[in-house]
Amino acid sequence: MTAPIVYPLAGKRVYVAGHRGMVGSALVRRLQREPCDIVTVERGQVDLRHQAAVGDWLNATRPQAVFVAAATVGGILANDTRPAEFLYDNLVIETNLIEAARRAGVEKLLFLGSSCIYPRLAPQPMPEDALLSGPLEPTNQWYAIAKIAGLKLCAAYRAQYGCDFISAQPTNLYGPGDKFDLAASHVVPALIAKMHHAKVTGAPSVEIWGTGTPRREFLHVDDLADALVFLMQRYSEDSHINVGSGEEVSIAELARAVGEAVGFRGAFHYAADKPDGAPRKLVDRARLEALGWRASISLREGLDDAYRWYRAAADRAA
Ligand code: GFB
Repeated sequence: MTAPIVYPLAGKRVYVAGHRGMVGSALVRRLQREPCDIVTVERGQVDLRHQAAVGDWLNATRPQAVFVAAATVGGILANDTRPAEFLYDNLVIETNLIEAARRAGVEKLLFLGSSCIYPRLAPQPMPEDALLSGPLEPTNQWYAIAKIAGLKLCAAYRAQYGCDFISAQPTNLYGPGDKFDLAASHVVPALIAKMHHAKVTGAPSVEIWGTGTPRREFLHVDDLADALVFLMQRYSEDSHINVGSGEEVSIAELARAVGEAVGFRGAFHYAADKPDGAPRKLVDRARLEALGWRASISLREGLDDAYRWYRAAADRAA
């Protein structure tokens, strides 16, 4: 059974913060199928790290619903080597948007977190109440602390001001609009870019960071956007809620799947000097599935789609 719509988006002005990013652009694509009015603003016009600019923009625009998809994001190496940016940018962006949304009388806000909020050795699959039950994974603790603060802000604003602010915690994401720069990217775009490069140059092998044994759950960003629109309309609880696909693979298995999608038939060389990160990250989807939502894009289909997008973007750049 599907949970009823408690907050219809029909006729609403909906602000997507972070619309140039992978998640924000997927949200805009998904919202174009709803009878709502989508508003966005460019970074050059409003820097979300500047409190007054954010307040002025929201007061002038008066959206009724807000998706907070704006964030400084990156893969394991970017997180580990740029801790100040990951902590500061994310804290200040979410704080500015959430406080300005309250002041501007926003009716509903959805804040986007990450499965790295859970302890490094959380029980698997990770239920929502595993939050703050143990130490964080060191490679992404800075980002995790900022995301924990964001979800707690939503709960605090609900408790003190009665704001209908919710938060969703997605598992590892990939898809169109991803970052393919190897110093900043997550594993899926990194492997697509490396294997494509090896295929066209005839290189015999590609480097895979770490041991290949960590396990990750991957969700296509279009599935995530669909889940976020679903939650915006049908979820209004105090607790954050997980969004996952249930498709969990080891990094070695992922490398083979990306190899098939790209058509790379060479060898993999594992670089043990690079971090593995958390041994496993699979979110518990029971709460979301009880509301009636499930992912629909398989990892194999999703990788084909991501690779098509990567080639089209490379053609456009050339
Ligand atoms: O996707 P990823 O960077 O992030 O790495 P996390 C996942 C796994 O893939 C790690 C391995 O074990 C990496 O060592 N890996 C193998 C690679 N080859 C590569 C490569 O070429 N590039 C990358 N990036 N990884 C992130 C957090 O952790 O999880 C983010 O850092 C966010 O902040 C995200 O929370 C959900 O899954 O380890």
